[in-house]
Amino acid sequence: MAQLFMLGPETPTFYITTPIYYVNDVPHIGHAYTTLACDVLARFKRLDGYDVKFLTGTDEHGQKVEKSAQAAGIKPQAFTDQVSENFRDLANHMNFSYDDFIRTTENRHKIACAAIWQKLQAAGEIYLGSYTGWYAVRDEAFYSEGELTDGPNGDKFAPSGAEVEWVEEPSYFFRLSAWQERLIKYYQENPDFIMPKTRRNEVMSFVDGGLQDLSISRTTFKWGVPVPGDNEHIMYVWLDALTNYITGTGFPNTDAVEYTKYWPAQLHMVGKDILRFHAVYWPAFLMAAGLELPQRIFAHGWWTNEGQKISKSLGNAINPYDLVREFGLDQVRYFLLREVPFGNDGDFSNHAIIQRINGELANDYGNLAQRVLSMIAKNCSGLIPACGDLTDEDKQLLNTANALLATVRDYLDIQSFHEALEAIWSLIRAANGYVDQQAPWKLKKEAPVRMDSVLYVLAETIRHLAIISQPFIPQASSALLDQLSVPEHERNFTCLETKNTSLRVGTPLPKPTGVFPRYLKENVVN
Ligand code: ME8
Repeated sequence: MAQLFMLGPETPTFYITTPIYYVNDVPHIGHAYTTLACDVLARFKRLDGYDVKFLTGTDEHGQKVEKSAQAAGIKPQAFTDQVSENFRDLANHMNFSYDDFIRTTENRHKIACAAIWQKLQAAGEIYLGSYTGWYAVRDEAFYSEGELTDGPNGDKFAPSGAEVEWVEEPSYFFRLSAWQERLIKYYQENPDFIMPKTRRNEVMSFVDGGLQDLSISRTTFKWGVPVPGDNEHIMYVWLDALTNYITGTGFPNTDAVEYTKYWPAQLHMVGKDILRFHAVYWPAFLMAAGLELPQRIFAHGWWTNEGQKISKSLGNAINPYDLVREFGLDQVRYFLLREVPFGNDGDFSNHAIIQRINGELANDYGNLAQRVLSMIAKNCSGLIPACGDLTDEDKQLLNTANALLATVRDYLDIQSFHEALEAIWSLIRAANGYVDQQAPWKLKKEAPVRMDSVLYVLAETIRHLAIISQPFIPQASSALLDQLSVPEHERNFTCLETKNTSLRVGTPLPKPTGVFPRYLKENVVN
C-alpha cells in the first residue's frame, strides 16, 4: 500500500495483524470482519502520518488442513496453494489495504519457526515427554478432562463444541506452568494489553486457575514444520501459526530494519475464540524466547446470522461476495462496524443493513452532500463560493468539524469503531440541521452573499467528513473528495490541521452525482 508521506527515521510506526485463517474453510463474513477492522485502523494510521505495516495471511499446517487435503484427494501443498488464494481474493475484493500476505508454508516462515524453537530450547523451556489426553482437531487444541462435556453416544466435546479424540504420543513440552506468575504480573502492569476489559478478566482468571505445561509437538501426522534436530516430530500448529507475526517482520533477522521498525506489533486483532492462544501462550513463548511482547491483543465478538450460529453444517455462512454484490462494498464495510459495539457479539440481518443504508448513508450523509453540492452547482456556477463574516451558527458547525478528527482518533485508539462512526454521524446530523435552519435556497435572492457563506461552511464541513470517513468508506469518500476538487495530496489528516488547505474560493467543481444510493429492491441475499 502506498504511503502518503515522506517516511523518515522519526516517523512513528504502526504494525497491525489479523489472525491467519485456516485454509480449509471458505472465507465468510467473520473473516472479512476481522480483516476489515484492521484495514480501517491501517488506513487511518497511514492518513495520520504513520509508517504502517498491515499483515494478514493463511494458516496452512496441522491435522485439520491435512485431513481436508486428503478429503479433496490432493497433496497438502497443492491443496493449500489452491485454497490460500480464496483468502487473498477476499482481501482484494473487499479493498483491504494489506502490506504483506503470509502463508505458513513459505520458507521465510519455516525458518522463523525453527529459530523460535531453538531460542526456547536454548533457554531450557522445552523438554521431551509424552502426551496422553484429549485433542480437538477442529480447534487444533488440547483440552483437560474437566473442560469437556459428554455427548449422547459416549463422545466428548470441547467448550467450543468441537469433538475431541484421545491422543497418546511422544511430545515435546513447553514449560508453560512456570510462566503463570509472570503472565499475571504482566497483565497487571499492562492493563490495556488485553481488550476489551471483560475478556481481560476471563484470561486473568484462567491463568489464575493454574497453567499446565503445553504439548508443542506431534508425531502422528506429518503436515507441519519439522522440530529442529528431531524429524520424528512436527511443531504444534499453534506455535507455528503464532510465530507468523514475527516472521512478518523478518525474524530471526532481529537486527534488520524491518524487525527493529515494526516489532513489537501495536495490535493483534483476533476473534474471541482464539484469545487464549494469543493472550496466554503467545506472550509466554515470547517472554521465554527473550522477545518483546505485542502492545495489545483485541478480541472482538462473534457474528450470528439472523439469530443463528454461523456454521458449515447449517450451511448459513454469509458469503461476503454476495453481500457486496447486493449492497455495495462501502455499505457492507459501514454496516459491519456501525451495527455492533466492537467487542460485542452481533447479529446479521437484511433488515438491519437496509435500515443503515437507507437511513444513515442515503438519508443522512448522501442527502447532505447532494443538497449542498447541487446548490453550489446551481447557484454558484459550480465554483467554491466565497465565505463572508461568520455567524455564531457558522462558527459552531466549523468548530465541531474541526474537533472531529481528535474525537475519532481517540475512539480508534481503543478500537471503538461504532463510537467513531457515531461521532462522524453526529456532525452529519448537525450539518443537516444547519442546512434546514439556514435555508440557503431562500437566501439566493435577498442575501446572496450570506448564501455563499452558508454553502462555503457546509462544503468545508463535508471536506472534513469525507477526509475522516476515508478509512471506513474509502470509495464514497474518494468520490466526495473528487466532487469537492480536493487534490490527492490534500486528503491526509495533516490537511485538516492546517488552515491553508481549506477549500479555495473559486475552485471549479465537477457536476455532482449521488454517492449513497437508497437500497430499493425487495429481493435480498440469503
Ligand atoms: O483460528 N464472527 O483460524 P480461523 C466473527 N488459524 N469473527 C469470526 C467468525 C464469526 N462468526 N468466524 C471466524 C484460526 N471469525 C487460526 C488462527 S492466528 C495465529 C491462527 C474470525 O480460520 C475471527 O477473527 O478459524 C476468528 O478469530 C478467526 O476468524 C478464526 O479464523
